[in-house]
Amino acid sequence: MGSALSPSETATLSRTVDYVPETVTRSVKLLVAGNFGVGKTTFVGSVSEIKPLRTEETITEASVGVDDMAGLPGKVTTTVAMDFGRITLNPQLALYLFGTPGQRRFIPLWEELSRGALGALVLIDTRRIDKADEVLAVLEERGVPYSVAVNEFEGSQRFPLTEIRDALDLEPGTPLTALDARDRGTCLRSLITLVEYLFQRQGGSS
Ligand SMILES: Nc1nc2c(ncn2[C@@H]2O[C@H](COP(=O)(O)OP(=O)(O)O)[C@@H](O)[C@H]2O)c(=O)[nH]1
Ligand SMILES: [Mg+2]
Repeated sequence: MGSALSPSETATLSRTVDYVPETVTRSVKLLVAGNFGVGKTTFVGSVSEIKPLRTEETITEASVGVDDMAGLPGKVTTTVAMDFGRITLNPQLALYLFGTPGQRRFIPLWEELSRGALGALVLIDTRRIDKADEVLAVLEERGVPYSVAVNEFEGSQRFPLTEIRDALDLEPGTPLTALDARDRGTCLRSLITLVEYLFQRQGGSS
């Protein structure tokens, strides 16, 4: 069949097949949680080193009235199962990110996904802050520690983080950061804050 690859094809392949670096000694499973349209898929896409696995479907007429489209006129796809991505935060530490759908009907699925997760980053949108309660409640019930990050959509009103903390009734130690889900730098800072918080809680280090 003449299947041997030419050197240039091999080089291309080794760039596209993306292995975990050999230096990695620890991997951590994290959830990226939050309600519908808050930016989870965008976030995982911004930080992942591998092409994120996405299961997006165009929102059809059928989901109108099922998914809460209020305030989201531009949203045309929805994650039907999950997003998956990987990031090597330092040479020893790989993070596996599972973006979990926020719609109420998917809660059984993300309860499954929360098994083995060290913690969660909960994205919130201040235009629909009340929707975050359900997500935080399920994480608390399942004992999954979390930090919260405000996805600052342009044009949405900005609130001081202390006000958001009060509105969400967060524990004093729960980290609260702000990010733009399209901007890798701000996403990374929020992830690092979460990981530091989780390792601190474990009383260990990376
Ligand atoms: N302006 C702006 N748009 C964003 C941001 N994050 C996500 N979006 C858009 O908001 C919509 C919902 O984001 P998506 O990642 O699909 O949300 P998900 O339902 O939580 O996965 C999409 O059209 C994104 O392109 C952001 O930080 N700023
Ligand atoms: Mg999504």
